[in-house]
Amino acid sequence: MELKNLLIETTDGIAVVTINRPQSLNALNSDVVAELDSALHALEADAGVKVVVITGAGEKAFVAGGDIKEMLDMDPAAGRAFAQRGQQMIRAIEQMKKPVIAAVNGYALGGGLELALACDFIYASEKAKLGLPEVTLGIMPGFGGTQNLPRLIGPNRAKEMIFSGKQLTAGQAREWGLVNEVAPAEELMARVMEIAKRIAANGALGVSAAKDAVSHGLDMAKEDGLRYEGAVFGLLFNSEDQKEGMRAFVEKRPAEFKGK
Ligand code: CO8
Repeated sequence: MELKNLLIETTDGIAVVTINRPQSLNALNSDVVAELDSALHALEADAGVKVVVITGAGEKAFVAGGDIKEMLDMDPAAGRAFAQRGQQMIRAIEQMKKPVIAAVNGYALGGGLELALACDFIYASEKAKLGLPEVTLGIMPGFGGTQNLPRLIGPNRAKEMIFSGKQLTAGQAREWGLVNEVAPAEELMARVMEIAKRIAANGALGVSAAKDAVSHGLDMAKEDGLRYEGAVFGLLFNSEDQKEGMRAFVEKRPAEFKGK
């Protein structure tokens, strides 16, 4: 698929996907949703990519939400179809075997915050504003926000955000556990690349298995989650990376992981 609304640059195994519609504050229309879905599947299949970063073009916004101008005249069938395509793209991020980091460089509103919530964690610029303003438009979150936000920050804080549509500053978002780290705007990408490089240097199979255990474990009773963790842990002893990582420790040298 031709990517008209995304820029993708891969360096040292880290792919940075930039949503590039700054004239509309990177709002998610049908084309952006389809391109993201297609690009993420391609990055998942690309053995050279170990970590994916999603960010927005321009100074102002990560993503200011679903495209309100496109949604304005939708009927229920079109609204449902738009939500389904959006949820499919969101699930594609959540189900990626590779870590995905959201670099929230400005407004992350509505579908934009829901996109960031689907990532494994969020780093934000000091200028970022995060919120779910859908009720101010007479709708409600439809890209997983009612499910992912309460799981992350608890139901009471999530309901306050969703019912009021209020925007959190980056500092408040960090205090509430929505954002892992806040950086000055000009340092955001450097900080994101620093943590992405640390992740990319580790055994990719171990990172991927850990992501799988955390994500699936959240939907399981703890006993089942622990059983699942044990099974996934055991499988890693079938990998070259496990032998290499442990041998390197014993031989007091850096490990050279191959992701096998
Ligand atoms: N959709 C379409 N265009 C947008 C959007 C958007 N979400 N946000 C901004 N734009 C456009 C503006 O219309 C404007 O374009 P133009 O110059 O042609 O009028 C341009 O971007 C710049 O925006 P502003 O002039 O408004 O910039 P300000 O700095 O004054 O304000 C704000 C910035 C506060 C971010 C403001 O633009 C705003 O409030 N935007 C809308 C935020 C919002 O409500 N987002 C939620 C949308 S609904 C949603 O995300 C639901 C998704 C899930 C649904 C799934 C099921 C369908």
